[in-house]
Amino acid sequence: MNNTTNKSNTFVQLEDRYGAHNYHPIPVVLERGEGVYVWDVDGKRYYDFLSAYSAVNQGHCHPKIIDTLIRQSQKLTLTSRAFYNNKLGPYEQFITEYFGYEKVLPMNTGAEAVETAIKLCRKWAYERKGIAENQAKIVVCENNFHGRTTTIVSFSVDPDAYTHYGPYTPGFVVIPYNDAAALEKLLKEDKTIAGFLVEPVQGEAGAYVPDDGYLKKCADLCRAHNVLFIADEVQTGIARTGKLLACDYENVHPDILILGKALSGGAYPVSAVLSSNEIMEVIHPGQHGSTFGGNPVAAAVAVAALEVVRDEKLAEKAYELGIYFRGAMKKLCDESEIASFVRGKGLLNALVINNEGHKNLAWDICLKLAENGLLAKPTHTNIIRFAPPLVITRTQLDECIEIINTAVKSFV
Ligand code: IF1
Repeated sequence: MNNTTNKSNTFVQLEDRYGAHNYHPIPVVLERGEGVYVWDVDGKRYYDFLSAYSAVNQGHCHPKIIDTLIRQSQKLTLTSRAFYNNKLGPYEQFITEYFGYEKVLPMNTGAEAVETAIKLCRKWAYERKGIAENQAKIVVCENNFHGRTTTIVSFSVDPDAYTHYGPYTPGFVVIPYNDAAALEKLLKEDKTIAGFLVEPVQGEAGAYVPDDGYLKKCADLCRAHNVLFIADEVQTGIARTGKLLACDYENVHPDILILGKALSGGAYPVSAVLSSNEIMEVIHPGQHGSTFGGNPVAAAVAVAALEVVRDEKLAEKAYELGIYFRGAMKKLCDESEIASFVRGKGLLNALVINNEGHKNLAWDICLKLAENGLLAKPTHTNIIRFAPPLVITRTQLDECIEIINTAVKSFV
């Protein structure tokens, strides 16, 4: 994979010269996607095992979603919220009924939705809970990833995420992930806590699945202390972990639910914050919004993307194929010194690599995988995230398991 072709090189060099260097991509230049496949500029086909970080759960360029995108884009793309449009109301009804909430606040990116949830939680704390102005705190977890705005990186523990982006936004407390006792202790001691923001499975941390019962315990603690349980399901939601929401595994109904990524099937930036009337009604006209939030294209595309998840039973597929995939990876770990262990839920999985004596081993394995027709990328130094589109078939998954085995075993 070191010798990208001349054609690919042209595009790599353009990005290098004219684009900010805020990413270090695997050296492939893609130009087409369909279902579980993507093709590079030389026509080479790959299995996409990243799914744009779980934004393409429905598969690349799903016909129903793309058709909706095209049709709506030819009619009306953007009105701003200065006026009503005929797509937003029906979408709001659809998504609130789909997830079991009373209200939705439509935004565009995941980070915007997380910021919206933070503002909503703080405003609720002052106007409903009665916390003193500017004293509200939100609890977050170590190794969190919630986006890249200056407020969000203010509560990151990853130096790459926050270094030299200060001064940082105050009002956040970091506790260990998967430790309900730490949350309980804090809620008992500090009455200025307004909310608990958590990923049901930590994606960027490498598909870190908490103990069974963790989410339920935290939700119950929040309820007992009149603190809002805020679930960031931007990456884990929309069927990725084998249920519609990862919180569904424990029948936890977040006070505030944050969605993004696959909410549009990767066809358009769409995010959403869902909650109750009582919470959502603290925001009045002119107090929050965005130019594109709730635009007719986003609304139409999101309905289509959610209908695909429902009609193609993607959560059920992810559940079954996830068990199968982790079984195959466990077998690989038994057979290979460098594959340490696999963890994950549904089709959000990660293989932890033993990179002793070969620091960039996970990266080199990903280059080998790309050579063999499968695209994945390490998160942190030694963890390879495996997250194919949920439309993958068992036969296709078998082929990918073979590719992964061959690549990993080529390094022993
Ligand atoms: C990048 C990571 C994943 C998210 C959760 C909110 C957001 C994300 C749980 C913000 C976004 C993306 C960001 C993208 C790569 C990817 C990522 F590696 F950065 F950490 F998935 F794990 N909550 N995650 O995962 O949503 O504003 O991006 O729409 O920044 O390179 P966004």
